Amino acid sequence: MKIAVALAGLAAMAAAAVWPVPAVFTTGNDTTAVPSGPMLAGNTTSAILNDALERYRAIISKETFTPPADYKMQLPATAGKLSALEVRLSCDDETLSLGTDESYTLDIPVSGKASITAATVYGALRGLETFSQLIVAYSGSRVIRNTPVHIEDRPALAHRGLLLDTSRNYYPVADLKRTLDAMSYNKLNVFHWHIVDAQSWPVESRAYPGLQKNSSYGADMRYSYGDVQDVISYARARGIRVIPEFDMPGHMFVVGETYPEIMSCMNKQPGWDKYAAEPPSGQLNIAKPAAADFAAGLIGEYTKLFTDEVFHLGGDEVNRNCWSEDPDVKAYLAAHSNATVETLLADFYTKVHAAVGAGQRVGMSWEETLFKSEYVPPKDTIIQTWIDEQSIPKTVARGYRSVASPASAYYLDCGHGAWLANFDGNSWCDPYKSWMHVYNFDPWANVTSSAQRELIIGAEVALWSEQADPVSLDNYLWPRAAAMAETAWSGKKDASGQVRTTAQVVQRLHDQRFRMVGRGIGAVPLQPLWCARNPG
Ligand code: CP6
Repeated sequence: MKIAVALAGLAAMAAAAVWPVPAVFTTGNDTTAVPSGPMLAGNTTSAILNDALERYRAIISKETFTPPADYKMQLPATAGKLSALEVRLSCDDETLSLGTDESYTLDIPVSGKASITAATVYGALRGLETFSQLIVAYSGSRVIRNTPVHIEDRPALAHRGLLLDTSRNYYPVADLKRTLDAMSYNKLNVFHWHIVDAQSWPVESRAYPGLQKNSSYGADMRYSYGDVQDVISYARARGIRVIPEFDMPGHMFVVGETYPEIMSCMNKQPGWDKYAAEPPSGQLNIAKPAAADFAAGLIGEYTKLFTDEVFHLGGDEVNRNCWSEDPDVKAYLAAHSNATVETLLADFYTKVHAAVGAGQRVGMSWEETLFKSEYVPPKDTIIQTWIDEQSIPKTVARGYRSVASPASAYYLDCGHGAWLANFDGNSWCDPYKSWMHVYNFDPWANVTSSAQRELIIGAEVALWSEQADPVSLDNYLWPRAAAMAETAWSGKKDASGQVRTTAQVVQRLHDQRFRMVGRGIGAVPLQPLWCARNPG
C-alpha cells in the first residue's frame, strides 16, 4: 500500500526539466540516488573531457536545484543508486568547428553505471550538461527521477550563437566567462564577439597600437591578447567557438581617432544622421587604397589571434552619402569614368574577403553585403540576416548559408526607448521581445526545399550594448537566449511533429531559469513563484 502510494506520486511528477529538450527521451518510474564524490569517469586522456568532468563534479555536488513544482516532493525510501557515470568517446579529434559532431547518447539505469557515448568530446560535454540537469536536490542529497532514462540527442542547427557588443559598453572578462558558462548550460556553441564598433576599440592591436591606446574607454576597459586567448580557451573548454567581428567599412569612426586620413564622413556633431544610423559617423574611405590596406592588415593580425575558421567582416548599415559627399571619392570618380560608389565598395569587399581567404578563414557578413551591394561574396560566405525575416529564404535561395538573427525576434537589447537624449521616442528596436516571442520565431519559415533548409546553418541572438552593460547583462540575456537555444538545438517540432508551444514549455523553461540562478546566472523570472509551484 505504501509503495503503491509512493509510485502514484512518482508517476505524477513531471519528467525532468531538461533544456533544451532532447531529441529522444524515454523515462521509467523509478528513482535513483546520485552519490557525491568522484563518480564521473572518462575513457580518454582528453584534457577537455577531464576539465569538463571536474566542472560537472562541482556543479553536481553543489546542486541545490529542486523544481519549484516539487517543493513538497516525497520520494520512496527504495531508490536505486548510481555507481558511476562513464563517458566513452569514439574519436579523439578535438577540433571544434562548424561541422563538429555534438551528438550523444545518455543511459541512466535504476542502479549501477550510467554512460554517455559520443563521437567527440564536444558531444560528451552536451551529454554531461544533460546529465547534470536530470539531477534534483532532495533533502540534502541528490536524485534522478523517472529512471531508467534513455536519451539520444543531437542539434538541429550547427551554429547556435549569441552576439555580444563589447564596444558601446565594456564588459570585463569575468562577465564574458559567466556568459560562456550560461551558454554552455543551454548548449549554445558560438560566441559572436562584436568586439569593436564606432564608439570604442577595447582590443589590443599590435599592428595598429594606437587604436586601443586612443580609443578604448580606459586602461581598465581593455582586452589584451592574453585576455582574448583566455576567453577563447575558456569557450573551447565548453564547446563554444569564438567568432570575432571587425565591422567594416561602416561603424569605424573609432579608426579615425588614430587614422583620420583613411576615413570619410567623420562626424560626432549634429548632422551625423546623414551619414550613419547612430553617432558618431565615419566609414573607411573606399577611394583610398590605404584604407583597404589597413583593413587587410587588421584581418591579417586578427586571423592569427582568433583561431576559429570563421571571421566576421560586418558590412552592415553602410551609408552612401558618406562617400558620395567625400572630396576624395568625388575626385576619384571624376578621374575614373567607369567607377561609381558601388564599384568602389565592391572592390573594397573583394580585397577584404581576399584577406580573409589569405588567413585561411571563411568569411561571414551581415546581409547587406549580399543584398545591398554589387559585390558577389564567395559562395562559402556565411550570411547573417537581421533586417527582414524574409532575408533567410532569400539568402538560401541564392545558395548562401544563412545564420538567422532577425531584429524582430532575436535582438534582445530592445524596449528602453531611445538613447539619444534629443530623440525622445521609441528606440529602433522597441518593443522588448518577450521570451515567448523569441521562442515562437521559426528560422525555417518559408523554406521548403530540403537543400535550402540545409543552408540554414544557424540562429543567433544579439545583445547590442548601447543600453546594456555588465549591470544588465544577465537580465537581458537569460532566459530569453535560452528560448532561442531550444529552437536551435531541438528544432521547432516535438517527436510527433507538432510545433512546441510556449504554454507547453513555460514550466520547463522556468525550471531552467531557477537552475541557472542556482549556478550564479542572473536570469529573470518568467512568472510569480506561485505559478511554478502550481503548474498547469
Ligand atoms: N550596431 C551594429 C548596431 C546594429 C547593427 N550593427 C543594430 C541595428 C538595428 C537594431 C539594433 C542593432 N547597433 N554594428 C545591425 C547589425 Cl534594431
